[in-house]
Amino acid sequence: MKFQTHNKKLKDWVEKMARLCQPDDIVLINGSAAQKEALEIEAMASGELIQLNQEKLPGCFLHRTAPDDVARTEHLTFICTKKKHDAGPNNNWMSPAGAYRKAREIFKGAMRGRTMYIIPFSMGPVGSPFAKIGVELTDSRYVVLNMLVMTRAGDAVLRQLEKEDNFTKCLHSKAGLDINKRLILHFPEDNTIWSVGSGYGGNVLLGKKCLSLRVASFIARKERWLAEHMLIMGIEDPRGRLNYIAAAFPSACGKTNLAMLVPPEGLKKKGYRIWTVGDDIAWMRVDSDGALWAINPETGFFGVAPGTNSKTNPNMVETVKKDTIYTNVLLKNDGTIWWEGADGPVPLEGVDWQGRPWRQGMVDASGKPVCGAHANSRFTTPITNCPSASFRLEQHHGVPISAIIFGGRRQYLAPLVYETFNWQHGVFSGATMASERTAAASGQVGEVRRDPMAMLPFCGYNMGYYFRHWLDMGKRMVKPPKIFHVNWFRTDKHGKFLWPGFTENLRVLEWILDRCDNKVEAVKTPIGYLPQPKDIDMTGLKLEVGAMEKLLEVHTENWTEELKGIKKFFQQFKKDLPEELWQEYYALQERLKNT
Ligand code: OXD
Ligand code: MN
Repeated sequence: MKFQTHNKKLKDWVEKMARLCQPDDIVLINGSAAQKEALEIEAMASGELIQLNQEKLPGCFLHRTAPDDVARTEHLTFICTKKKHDAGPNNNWMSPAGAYRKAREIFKGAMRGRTMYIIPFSMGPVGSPFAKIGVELTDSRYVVLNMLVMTRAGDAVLRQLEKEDNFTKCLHSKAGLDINKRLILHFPEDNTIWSVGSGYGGNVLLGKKCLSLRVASFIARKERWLAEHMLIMGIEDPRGRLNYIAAAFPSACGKTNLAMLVPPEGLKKKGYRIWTVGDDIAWMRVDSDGALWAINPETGFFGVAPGTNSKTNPNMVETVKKDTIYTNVLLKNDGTIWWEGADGPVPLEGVDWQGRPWRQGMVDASGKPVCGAHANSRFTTPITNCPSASFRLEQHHGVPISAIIFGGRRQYLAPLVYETFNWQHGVFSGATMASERTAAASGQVGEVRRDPMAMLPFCGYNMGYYFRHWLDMGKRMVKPPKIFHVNWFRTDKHGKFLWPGFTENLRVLEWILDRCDNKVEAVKTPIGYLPQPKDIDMTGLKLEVGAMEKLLEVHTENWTEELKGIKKFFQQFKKDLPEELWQEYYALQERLKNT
C-alpha cells in the first residue's frame, strides 16, 4: 500500500475498509497534476472517459453512466440514526446496525481486480475554521477526477489531518452498478457515509450532497451553524460596494443561472457587477462580529447541461470550454458535445448519452423525440474558470451575508418578491417554500410540492429540529440578514410568464439590497412587504402593460387556500414543529382575514 500517515485513526480505518473491499491495490491521491494526468490516461484506456476534441475543448472528457444510474436515487438514500425519530418524517431511515450489515454484504470483495483510491479532501479552504475534512475511498477513477474538480483534495489535506484527526469517513464502491444493490447510507452519529452500487455524481461524489448537506446539516445543528442548499453571490453596486446574498430554490428554478448572471444592459451601464461564490451549497456561521458569514465548501460546479446556453447562462458557457468532465451528453462527430437547449444548430447526427447512434429529429416507437443528451446530463467544471468567480473563494471566513432569499415556482400565488417581517417570519416563508410541478416532471401538473429551504432531500435529520435550529440561529445574530421570497414564474391567465427571468432577475435583487440599506419604502401586505412598482429599475426592459401590477398582486383567496396545504405539511412534524411556526401560521391567517 502506497500510503503513509501519522494519523492512526485514518490508517486503521483505511486498512479495515480494504479488508472488507479487497482491492488489488491502494493508491493515495496527492492532488498533483502528474497523478491526475495518469488517471485520465488510465480512464481513457478503460473506457470510463472519452477524450473530447482537445483543440476546441482542451482538458475536456466525456463519461457515460449506466442507463439506470442517471440521477440521485432518493428511495435508496437513508439516514441511519440510532433513533428513527431523529431522522424525521423527511428521511428514509435504517438502523445503523442493519444498514452496515446490509451494505457490508455488497461491499465484501467489491473492489477485487480494482484499485482503491484514497482521496483526502477539504470542504472549504484547507485549515479554515469553516472547513471540514473528509476522506473518500473509492474504486472509481471518474469519482477521483470529479472530486479533484469539486473539492480541495490531496497532500495539503492530509497534512491538515495530522493536526485535526477529525474527518468524515466516506466509502464508495461501484460494486456491480446494480440498482438492486445500490444504497446511499449516512451515519451522521458516526460521521460516516457509505455509498455502493452507483456511479452517478450526486450519489458518489460524497463531498457534495452527502457530506456538505446531509452530514454537515447534522453537525451544523450541534455546532450552531447552517449547512444549506444555497447559492452565494456578490453584487457590486455602482458605488463599488459589494453585498452578498444566499439563496435557496427547489430544483429547476435556475439557481446556477442566477449565481453567475450577467447584468442586463440597463443595469450594467449603471455599474453593476456579479461575483459568483457558489451555485449549490452554503455553509454559514455567526462570526465574531455577530453577522452571518458564508463559504461555498466546493471548488467546482456539477451543473445540469440541458438548457445551458448563451442566453440562459453566458458565464457557464465560457466556464465549460476547458477542464470539464461531461456526463451523459451527446457526442458530435467532431469530438465536441451538445445537449438539448445548447447554443447553435441542432447537430444532424452524433452518439447519444447511451452510446447509440443518434440523428436529428429521431423519435421512439411511440413517436416521442429521442434526446441526444440525458435530461439530467451534467458538467463538472472548476469554479475558477468562471468569468464571474469571486476573488474571495479562498477567504477563510467567507463573505458576509446581507440577505437570504427563498424562492419557488408558483404560477398564481407568490408575487415577484416580498420581504418578510422579521427572522421568524422569514423562517416560516422558508419552511413553507414550494414549487408546482411543470409538465416536464412526472405527476400531476400544478401539484404543489413543499420543499422547505430546498432541503427536503438533503436535511440529514428531523426537519422539525431543523426549523427550531433556524429559529435559534436568528437569536444568535446581532443583525440577522433580512429574509426575502421571490417567484420568477408567475403567469398570466393564458399561462404566459409575466417576468422574463434570467439576467433580468438582477432588477429584483437590486430592490432587495435597497431594502437592506433602507433606501426605499415598501407596501405592507398580509404576506410581507412588497415593492412599489416604481422602485424596481426597469431601464431597458419593457413589460406588457399591467404586468408589473399583476406580478405584485396578493390574492387573499389564494393565500387562504395555501394555508390548508401548509397546515397539512406542518402537521406531519407533530410536536417537533416549533410553536413559533404555528404562531406565524395563525398570524398570517388573521392578517388575511382582516384585509
Ligand atoms: C443538484 C441537486 O444536483 O440539487 O445540485 O440535485
Ligand atoms: Mn443542488
